[in-house]
Amino acid sequence: VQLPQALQPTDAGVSKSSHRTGMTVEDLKQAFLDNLFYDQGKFPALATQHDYYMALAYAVRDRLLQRWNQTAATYTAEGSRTVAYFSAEFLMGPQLGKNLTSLGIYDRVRDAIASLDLDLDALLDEEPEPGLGNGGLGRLAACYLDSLATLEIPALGYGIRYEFGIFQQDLQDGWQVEKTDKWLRLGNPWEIKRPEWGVEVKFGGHTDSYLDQDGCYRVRWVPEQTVMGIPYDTPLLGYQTATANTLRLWTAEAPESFNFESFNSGDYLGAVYEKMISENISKVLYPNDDSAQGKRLRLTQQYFFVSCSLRDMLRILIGQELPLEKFHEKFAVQLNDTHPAIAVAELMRLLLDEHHLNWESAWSITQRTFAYTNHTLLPEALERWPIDLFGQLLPRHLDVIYEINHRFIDEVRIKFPGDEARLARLSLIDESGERYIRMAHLACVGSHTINGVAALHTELLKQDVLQDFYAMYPHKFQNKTNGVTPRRFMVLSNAKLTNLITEKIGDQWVKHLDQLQQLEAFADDPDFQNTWREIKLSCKRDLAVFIQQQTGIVVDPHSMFDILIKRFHEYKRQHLDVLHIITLYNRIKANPDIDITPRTFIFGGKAAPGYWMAKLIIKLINSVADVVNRDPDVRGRLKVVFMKNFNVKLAQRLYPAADLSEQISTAGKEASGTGNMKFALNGALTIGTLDGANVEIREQVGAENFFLFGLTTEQVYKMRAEGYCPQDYYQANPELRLALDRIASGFFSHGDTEVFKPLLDGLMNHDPYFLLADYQSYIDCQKEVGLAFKDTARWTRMSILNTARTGTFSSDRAIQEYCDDIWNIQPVKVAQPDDVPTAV
Ligand code: B1H
Repeated sequence: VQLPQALQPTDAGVSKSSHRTGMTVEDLKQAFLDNLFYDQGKFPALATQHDYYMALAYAVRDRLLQRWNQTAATYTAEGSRTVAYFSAEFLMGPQLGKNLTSLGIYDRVRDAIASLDLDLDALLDEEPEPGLGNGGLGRLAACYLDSLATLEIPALGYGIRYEFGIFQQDLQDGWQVEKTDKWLRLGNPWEIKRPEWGVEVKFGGHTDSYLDQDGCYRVRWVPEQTVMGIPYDTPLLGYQTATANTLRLWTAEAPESFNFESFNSGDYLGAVYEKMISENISKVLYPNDDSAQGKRLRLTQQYFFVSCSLRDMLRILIGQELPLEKFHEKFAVQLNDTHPAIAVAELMRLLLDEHHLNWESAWSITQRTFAYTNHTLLPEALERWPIDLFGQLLPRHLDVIYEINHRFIDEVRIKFPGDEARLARLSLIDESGERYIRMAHLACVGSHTINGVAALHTELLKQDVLQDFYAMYPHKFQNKTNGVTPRRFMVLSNAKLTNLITEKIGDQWVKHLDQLQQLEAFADDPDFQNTWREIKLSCKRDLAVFIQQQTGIVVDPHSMFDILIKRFHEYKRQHLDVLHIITLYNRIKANPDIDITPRTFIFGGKAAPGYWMAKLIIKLINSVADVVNRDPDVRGRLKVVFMKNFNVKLAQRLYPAADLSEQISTAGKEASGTGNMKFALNGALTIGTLDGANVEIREQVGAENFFLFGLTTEQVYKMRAEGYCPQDYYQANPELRLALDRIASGFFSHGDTEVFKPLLDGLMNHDPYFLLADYQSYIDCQKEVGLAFKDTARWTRMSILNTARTGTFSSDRAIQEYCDDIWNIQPVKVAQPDDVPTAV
């Protein structure tokens, strides 16, 4: 459509008044005051800290909008190829600080706020965490969106706007207690609701067939329920670019607010019932990490956001007057695990039933649209849906999947004639007992590329979990080792180290993280080492203050900060760390004058509410902490701290203060890990197994700068095959025995010998994650760590080299690889507005 002259260009007629777009300290201050008055409707005497936060957020949003609209206009004018990142989770972290960094106005805003006698840090702290994810998978999606915008790649993030994100974790008597996360209670200044782009999504019912006007046999879905999907858009500005991409999250609403028939007949509750049922769809995030939840509502959520997103993309395509046949040229869709894999069937359905393409064309478009990232090797995390449940909710998709399977199985027969067992293994339908749809198989068949998230993980996919697909489609498999954004996990969270690095090597490393290599030249420079140490110490002091505020525990900033933060899962082996703590404690008790390196053990992480063993491990940590922290014999040489409610906000305080990063999963279990990268980037040394991306981190930093222990994946596989007997390790190792016996005796539980029994029985009799087998190797390695820490020059050198050599773990590198090898997409330049700050 041609716009009237008066409405061109994009920002025609928009006031460029200094308080809307200006970037001077004075402009920013004025904008803040105006927003407080006009948007919050408050004057300073009545305003809360939160009002101040909101006023500032809106002032910053005004500055984003200019870039956002400019970006949208550019993409529309150029009809740019676009990445659509489909993810059930986006763990974005707070936006205010991030946007200040991206705009390059952090220091000015601090000054503007300070000139009003307010403290920017306090305002930043007011922002609630948008916890729309569980852990690594959701945070990876957020890092990738940051890199996409920074690399100026047209991209949309598509997901669900959960009203309640990941639960808030509280502790009661050392046990995890979950509380609802009401992150939207005070409003979200970053999003804009777009009701005009709402779409209808249907569920349930049945299918029937009919002859169309041309006498063609067609299938029709007769659904029984309709809900509206309403998009909420959040701008995502790249680091010091004009590119602001969009995160588009869907909320479910009822098409009618209430049913007038019921209402009129006096059934008031019945009248709002449907509304309630519809709105439940986007109500709450399932709090599972690395395990699938086979609930009907979960499948409903997945289909809901996928259907909304694909319809939205069709709207965009048609709006740009492109034919359907160009769908895969306009869009590259990445499936973040199988949670959005139903998209394969939905796009087929849309093309076949609603746009009347034939099967071959629809399938060709579909396969050229999607690419699938696998994030896990754990069998319990592989999604499967019972056929009955699936057919009730999505009867037409079930037909489509049967047809995809039928054609796929024919393909397999041709490639592997006479191999019936292989057909059963590859089938999209698991028929070994109750019948299930295997979502990973649907994703593999419907995608042009399948990738793992670390080199080892991709190899294990090829040899193990997806070996039959690898035999079928070797050309589809790629590795894309994960990455993390240095903007949030360095520039924003570790200003001190950022400034030091910039002083030494300039500021280009923030966008070209490989340049950190230039720090190697200073690894042995005594002055540089001193400054490096002082900065680490200063970060540790900041954290020590925070720990005392939060927990009341006093920790010594000179002790080694030994940190384990991640979701709680047996394979991640937080309890192996506990066995080390108990071992050190036992040594002190046996010999109070023993020379040991003082350590502060810091834990953080949530357990899935239904995962009892994980919750018991949290209780164990808190129980051990209670005893160790109070025992006078310890003389403060060991402190154990559990920081509750680990989230992105807290993570940003922890990485900069870490000396030691614990990455101790059983080899072959952690797909990649991304916390491991954030630690190393911030100069922490890793103690870890050869698992996930640890392998590549060790290759990069050098074996001499990494503390390696434990069984390899092959050894684990072999032991499992040959029969592993954890009791043998218990019997043969006095220190291990003492540690386990101490727990069993009730020493850490006020004499209660029952509470930890399930944990101990599990370890002694099954130990599926090989803690006992890896115990001695871990203890020996920790001894090395303790000695190395005492040699400050050596430790500092190792720390510098860890930072210098981990540039490759930038999400920019990862996204560039996705762009080149999977998406085939180029950057699009968006013009900078003329008020870009000059000094950054
Ligand atoms: C990862 C998940 C996951 N892998 C199911 N799988 C979920 C599975 O809600 N669910 O049903 C949620 C999350 N998360 C993690 O992905 C891996 O464990 C990490 O090793 C990896 O670093 C991360 C990002 O690739």
